[in-house]
Amino acid sequence: MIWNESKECMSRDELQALQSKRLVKTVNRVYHNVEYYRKRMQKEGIEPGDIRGIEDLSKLPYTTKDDLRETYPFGLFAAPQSEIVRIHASSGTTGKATVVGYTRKDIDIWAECVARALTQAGVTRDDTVQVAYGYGLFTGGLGAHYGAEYLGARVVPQSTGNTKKLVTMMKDFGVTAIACTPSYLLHIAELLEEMGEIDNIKLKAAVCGAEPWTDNMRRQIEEKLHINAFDIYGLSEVMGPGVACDCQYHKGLHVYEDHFLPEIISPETLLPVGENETGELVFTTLTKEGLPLIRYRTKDLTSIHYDQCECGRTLARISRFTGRTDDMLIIRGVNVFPSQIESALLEMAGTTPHYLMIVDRVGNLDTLEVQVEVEERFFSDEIKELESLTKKISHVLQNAIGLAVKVKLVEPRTIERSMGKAVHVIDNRKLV
Ligand code: DLL
Repeated sequence: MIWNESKECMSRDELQALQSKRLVKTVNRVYHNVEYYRKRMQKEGIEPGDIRGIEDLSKLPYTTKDDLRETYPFGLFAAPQSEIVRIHASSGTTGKATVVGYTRKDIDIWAECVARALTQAGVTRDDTVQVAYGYGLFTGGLGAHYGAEYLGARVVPQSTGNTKKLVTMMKDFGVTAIACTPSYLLHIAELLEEMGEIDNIKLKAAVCGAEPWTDNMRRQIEEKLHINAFDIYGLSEVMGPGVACDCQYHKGLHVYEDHFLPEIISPETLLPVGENETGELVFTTLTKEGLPLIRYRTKDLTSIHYDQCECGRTLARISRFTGRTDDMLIIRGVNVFPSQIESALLEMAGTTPHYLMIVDRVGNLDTLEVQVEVEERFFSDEIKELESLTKKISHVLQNAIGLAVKVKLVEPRTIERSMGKAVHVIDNRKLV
């Protein structure tokens, strides 16, 4: 819940007044502190004074991942470096990462948002939360970690990797809540089943996100582990996990609208679509200092609903995501763009620009095989040459995307040519 000064749940009118006040402040902040935004607004003839509240939002220009790339690494930061206390980054469409900076206040608000999500999942200071998102530049690990600490729960900062050890600790430490990707949780559940340990753990809740999943998958997780599972959403550019999360009614994810102002637009016309209609989710941050973003196009497809939820929250809800408008894949929680593979291959001698990514789900874990056409000579030379090139390409690709890749080298003209747009991805995963 978001409370007003009389400690009542904030009405939508009160919320909108707060959003308007914060929007005006954010617009002034980017205009005065970020040259890129100032120039863009000047080009479009907009002065900060033209924005008096959320009703003027549509006068402002959109921001995209390209803008972040163009100003790499720190060009959109709105706080001096001395005030930035943390940097995270996520994959960009080419080699360049998208870099995000947080001030101390940003980190506190982020922790509070994640704490809200955990609270929606029934987690309290009496819980032990195992964080099994990756720690590092990815926002999942540290985001969930600080949120759980903010709540006063005990945190087990597991990260990803050694699942057997994770399961042992889950049992030995009496872990009651876990934060990880839904596919990884299914994998954990399978291991627990195999080890005959399901009834020996104390887990009661899971907060899962960072990749698309279905309501069916949620039920599978809940039944296998005898827990309640919740859907948490976020993206590094806007903050990280904790932009929205569903409640016990699972009727969409409540957006923390006092910090993130959502819009749904048509990706074709760029005009807002109506309530309940599917379109691209756009966010304007309302309190961020380090990297405030104006009308950031997330590329995520969803719809928005403003009617009050059965839980009593007045916050808008977004539906489970139905896809993206770009070609970004999420493999084991890692964002991968085909163009990253392409540019890495282009840098290597002996390869051709013809490649095919095959994504599969083996058990509950995603796998990625990349088939690469290489010059004929590698097939006539000794097998050793082919093996060493395979190793080299695996290494380069793994470095480029941050994910283990199985590389299969194929002879020239093996990969099917397309008459139209080249097909670079076959995604065999079926989300059921
Ligand atoms: O994935 C932040 C996060 C970490 C969210 C842990 C939830 C839990 P990025 O790496 O920048 O940040 O990837 C953001 O992941 O635009 C969506 O396409 C996708 N995504 C995140 N959460 C969900 C979700 C983190 N609950 C991108 N359902 C986003 C579907 C999700 N897709």
